[in-house]
Amino acid sequence: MTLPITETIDCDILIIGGGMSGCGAAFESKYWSGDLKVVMVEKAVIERSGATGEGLSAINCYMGQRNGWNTPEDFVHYVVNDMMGLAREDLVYDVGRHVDNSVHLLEEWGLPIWKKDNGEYERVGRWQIPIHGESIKPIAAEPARTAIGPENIYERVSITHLLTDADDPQRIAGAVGFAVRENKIYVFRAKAVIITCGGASNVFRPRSVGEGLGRTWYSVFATGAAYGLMIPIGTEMTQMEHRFVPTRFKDGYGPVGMWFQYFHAQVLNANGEDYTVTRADELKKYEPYGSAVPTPTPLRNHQMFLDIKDGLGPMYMRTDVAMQKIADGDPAKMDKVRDEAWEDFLDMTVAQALTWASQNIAPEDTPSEVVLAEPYIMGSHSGEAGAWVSGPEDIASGEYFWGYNRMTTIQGLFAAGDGVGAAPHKFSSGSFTEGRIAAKSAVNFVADNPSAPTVSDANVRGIQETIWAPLETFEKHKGASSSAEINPNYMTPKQGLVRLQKIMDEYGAGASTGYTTNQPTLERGIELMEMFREDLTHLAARNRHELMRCWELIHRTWVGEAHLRHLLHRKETRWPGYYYRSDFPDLDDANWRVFVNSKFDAASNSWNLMTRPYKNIITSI
Ligand code: SFD
Ligand code: AMP
Repeated sequence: MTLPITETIDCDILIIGGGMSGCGAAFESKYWSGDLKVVMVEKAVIERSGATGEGLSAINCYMGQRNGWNTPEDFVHYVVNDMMGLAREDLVYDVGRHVDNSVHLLEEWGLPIWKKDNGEYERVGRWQIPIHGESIKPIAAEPARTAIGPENIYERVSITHLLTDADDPQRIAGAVGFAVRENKIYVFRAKAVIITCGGASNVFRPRSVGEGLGRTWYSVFATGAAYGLMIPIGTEMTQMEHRFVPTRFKDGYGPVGMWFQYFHAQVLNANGEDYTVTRADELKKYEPYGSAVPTPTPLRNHQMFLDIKDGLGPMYMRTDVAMQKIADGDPAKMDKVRDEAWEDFLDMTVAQALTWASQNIAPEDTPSEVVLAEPYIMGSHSGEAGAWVSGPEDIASGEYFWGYNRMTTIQGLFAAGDGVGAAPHKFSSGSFTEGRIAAKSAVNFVADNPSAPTVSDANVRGIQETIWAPLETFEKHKGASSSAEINPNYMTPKQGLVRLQKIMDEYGAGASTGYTTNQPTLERGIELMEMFREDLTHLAARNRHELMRCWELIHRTWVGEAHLRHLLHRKETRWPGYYYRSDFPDLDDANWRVFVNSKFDAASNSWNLMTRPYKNIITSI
């Protein structure tokens, strides 16, 4: 086997991940950084990478402050309610006060936003505006590339490990990864690092198997790297028990927000009943959140779940009724609404348009099934898993502030987008904004801490060997059986992924168990995960593509284990509709309106779970 060559790059700020928040970070860092060297490393190519690479049909986080639509305080109110009482108000407010500016910049750079005749933006819902968004990612990437210079962007390089200072494990020193198209390992040494490498799909067994394997709602390229990189070096994480279970069009995973809010469609069960009406009383169990407007996302799921559990499905999105009502018998109006209906998916979830076509569905005539999907661990949409970060200095204090906005508990390590916990509902625009916030802060950190950290060569060598090990394992054992996929000496990354998903699904409240678990089930799941983590040393890769899959699996496994441990720690059911603890079936605001945080300690191979207080900072709520 050809051993890799190593290239070392020194920089002031390293951005890991060129998605929405990474592009925001690159753009903003250049504005403040002067002569500092800012480098971005991305496992794909930034014009099409990450969750928005497949396009979007709405900007889901926009205040509309210039029109007096909403204030950042309104936004905090909404987000805290949607999270059933638990979000970091300082972080959410910070996104709310800056996000409109990012949306206006995206428009200036070419993003077509739907407009009314008077020039105002159209609205989908209170916070959402519709876009012709197939190209939102190249539009966000171009200014990022220009800002830091194409020579400072390393693409098709997958980061596997973070480096900490040889003299101070609480200080970041850089990152290590490998080129997916060359035999090369990259060592990046940096004074500050911004983690922007996305959320986690495919930790749980997806509903799509066999013929549809690979289709999920969130990007299949969201491999939990943000968490899988931060957890092993002891970064404090928060709300890793939280997940987003999206209501989605069946099999194509088409999002529903546009249908509920813009087309005003209803989901009805097989008897033609509306669960939001028949299950209205159920919300009273979850006050004060049950009477919030809109009903929090998990509770809307919960109402639908009760219908499904009672065998009242299939659940149908009545696209037909909604579209016919809008058209009101006028063929020209029907043409317009038909265009909008198809564009919603062609802009963002082409697989849903294909599902419609392949199932002979004309949405104006035929309703479409919707289901509750498998859980996703993420921090930017309706999920709030991620790093515990410092807030902005003018709002955050005490336990919420330690010097630099969006800095994690590791000195010089910043996070944004899906990487930041307890700050959800950022979506594309808020993630871009949070990347900008983190970058400005990282520049300040480097100005205050100009000396380069110390990197241990021995540590780097050890990491290099670990990265390459699956290729070595394959070389050593290939030929021991007649099929490269079945070998007593190793497992392939795909086999490993299936095993991870099975554990998570069956023990961690996945879709097949009705999103339900309890203490003994979680404890057994954790035992199996500990064994699985040991077995990951037997991963084999036939080529560099599979090597990337191996490391993606390792990152996802960290996410899965953190999720199980956090679920075990929180002794209540705070988000019915996302998951249920059968042994603690109720919401317990008196004891559990707190954040669950964790730190992994590599030296002792142990996890420390703790709670942090929720603080009501924005006093109007
Ligand atoms: O309809 C490494 N999102 C929506 N946002 C909206 O504003 N409107 C919508 O309409 C949205 N919807 C939606 C959305 C996403 C998807 C997939 C669908 C529908 C089908 C959410 C946003 O996309 C999301 O909030 C942001 O993109 C999050 O930003 P960020 O920066 O946290 O993650 P990213 O964009 O995925 O970028 C991550 C990058 O990191 C790279 N990466 N690079 C190097 N080494 C590694 N090891 C790496 N691992 C990952 C990735 O390649 C990527 O570039 S709707 O459902 O509501
Ligand atoms: P989705 O398409 O499900 O990802 O949702 C897009 C946006 O619309 C998100 O901000 C959701 O929280 C919001 N949303 C989706 N469905 C509803 C609903 N029934 N009521 C209020 N907001 C919704």
